[in-house]
Amino acid sequence: LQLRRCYSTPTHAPVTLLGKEYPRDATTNITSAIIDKVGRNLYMNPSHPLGILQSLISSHFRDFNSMTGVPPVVTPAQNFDDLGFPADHPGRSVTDSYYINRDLMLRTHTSAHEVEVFARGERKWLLSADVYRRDEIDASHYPVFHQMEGARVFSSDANGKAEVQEDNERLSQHLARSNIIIEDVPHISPTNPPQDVHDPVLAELVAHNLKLSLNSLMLTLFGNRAGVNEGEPLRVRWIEAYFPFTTPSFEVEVFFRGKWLEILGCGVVQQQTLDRAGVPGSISWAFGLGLERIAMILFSIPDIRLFWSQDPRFLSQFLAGQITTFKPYSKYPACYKDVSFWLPDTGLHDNDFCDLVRDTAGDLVQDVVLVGRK
Ligand code: FA5
Ligand code: MG
Repeated sequence: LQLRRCYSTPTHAPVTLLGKEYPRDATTNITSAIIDKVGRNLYMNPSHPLGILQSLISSHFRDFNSMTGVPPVVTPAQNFDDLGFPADHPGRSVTDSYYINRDLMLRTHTSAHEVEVFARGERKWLLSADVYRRDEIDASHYPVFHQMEGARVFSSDANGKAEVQEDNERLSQHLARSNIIIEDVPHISPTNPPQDVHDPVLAELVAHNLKLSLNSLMLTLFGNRAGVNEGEPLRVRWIEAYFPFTTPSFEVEVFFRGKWLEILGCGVVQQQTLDRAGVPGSISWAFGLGLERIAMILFSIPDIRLFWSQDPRFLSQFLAGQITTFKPYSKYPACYKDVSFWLPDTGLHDNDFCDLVRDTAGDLVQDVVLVGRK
């Protein structure tokens, strides 16, 4: 029945998103459940865990321009082609991405905005947004989640080199004084090479600046946090990675409660992205991190679906600017039952009734109250 409903959706009705109408075509695969999520902007609520985290990261990168509220409708060119994704990349398929029609889709990552932000001349920026991927639904996957993109541009001349060196010195000193263990990989290597157009010394310095900047962020987020890893050194692991739009590329994992957790992808931006944006004579690093992954750790939120909850028992637990530990509650809303009955002549103690309730309904019943006796 559900499948029939799904396939019998009228194909002529336009898709309405954020008050705008878009024509459908054979590519359209966006569902009403997804449409309902567009515009919720959870990460812009300062007392929602995603909003608290978004602000925390923005204040860490205090001189970066932090952007929000960019609508999720992009062209496949913005999401894929401009970033050098090959024509046959699986992410492009209708089984992996949500298409409004053949010309427009919901972004699958915040990297979709790199070219336009670089083109505006931004040199130190963050962009937080909702992203959409067709995926399984379980405790750690959801078809809508949130990413934050960050980038820093340096000029590729002697001034740029001096700026990177100075910043690397400052960050290295800060990290040397901190309780952090870093498992590193080389900044550049034969399997994770610099770009031909870059001076390899500068590329290596920029990759190093990227790592230092993110290690420092990891320390702000996870270092010596009560209830998370108090007193323990923070363990961060760098891994060589591949993205079509960066080289060298890395992933960062953090050791938390006995497990390594992938937090972000990053790298030195492919020069074609900066060329396309019309920013000559520059070199940049960029990262993209998953806000839910980090928030689940920091707030001890066990299920990614909870972020979408409108239940006051969830929302009332969080306060702007504060990392607090989530206290689980029942999945079901409270339901009150009034029961009246005749007492037998032999008498029935209140506790006999409570035992009967526990025996029958188990822990589903939270409270039994005697209202009156006549
Ligand atoms: C990207 O999306 C790249 N755009 C990241 C990037 C940006 C690389 C800039 C280089 C330069 P990836 O698909 O690995 O990469 O996602 C990045 C992060 O988003 C992951 O590390 C993870 O924290 C989070 N993430 C990915 N998929 C999910 C998901 N289904 N649910 C929750 N979080 C996810
Ligand atoms: Mg990944």
